[in-house]
Amino acid sequence: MRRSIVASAAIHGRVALKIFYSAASPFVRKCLVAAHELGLHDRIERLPSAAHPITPDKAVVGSNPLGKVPALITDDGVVLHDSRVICEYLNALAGGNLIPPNGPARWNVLLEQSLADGMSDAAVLARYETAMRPEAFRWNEWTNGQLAKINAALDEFETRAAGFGERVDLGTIAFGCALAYLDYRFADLGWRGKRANAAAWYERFGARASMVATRIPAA
Ligand SMILES: N[C@@H](CCC(=O)N[C@@H](CS)C(=O)NCC(=O)O)C(=O)O
Repeated sequence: MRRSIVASAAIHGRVALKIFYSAASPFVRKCLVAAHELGLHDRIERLPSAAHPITPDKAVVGSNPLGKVPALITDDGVVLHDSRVICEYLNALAGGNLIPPNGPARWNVLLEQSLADGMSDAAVLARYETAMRPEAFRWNEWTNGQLAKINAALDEFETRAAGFGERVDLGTIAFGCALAYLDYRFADLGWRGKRANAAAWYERFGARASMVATRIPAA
């Protein structure tokens, strides 16, 4: 099915895309950064959404039964979710190289995307615990469990960041967006402490035009 969507996009030339959008979402941002790096960003219209795990946004649910953002609508009316599927689609549409086509480099990029997305998942769940769950039902140990996952992923990232160089692919994009979300929602975590490689890499990566153009507005 994906192949036919991409083929039809190629026939239409300049496709118009719509994305259910939330400025703070690291998953939405990953798609937008990828689109920017692929030169597709000016074709994507942002549809404001209020995705919420308890009171879903009906417009989002109309496109994604899970009620989560991002969800992308192509000009054929085809809906794609989640962020990994959307990024793969955008990469194919642009004929890009954000995902190596085969071999060890491909599995490495996909693994890194998975690790970074897992960090974002844990951070979003920890955020929901304090921002959405009624105080009487909060469970600190559960939140601490999510923070422990984030810290373990950051330690792995610190080792990998030493070899990132100037790589721009779905692995590094996912890391950049996850780290930006930590800065935004969990500044107290102080993730840079004892993670000099990661901090130095993020300093450079965060200055890319794609990251600057998608920066989370101050709350
Ligand atoms: N695996 C999904 C995760 C998407 C996700 O968790 N999005 C959050 C916003 S950051 C959301 O829509 N939450 C609403 C909900 O959980 O219902 C992806 O990669 O797109």
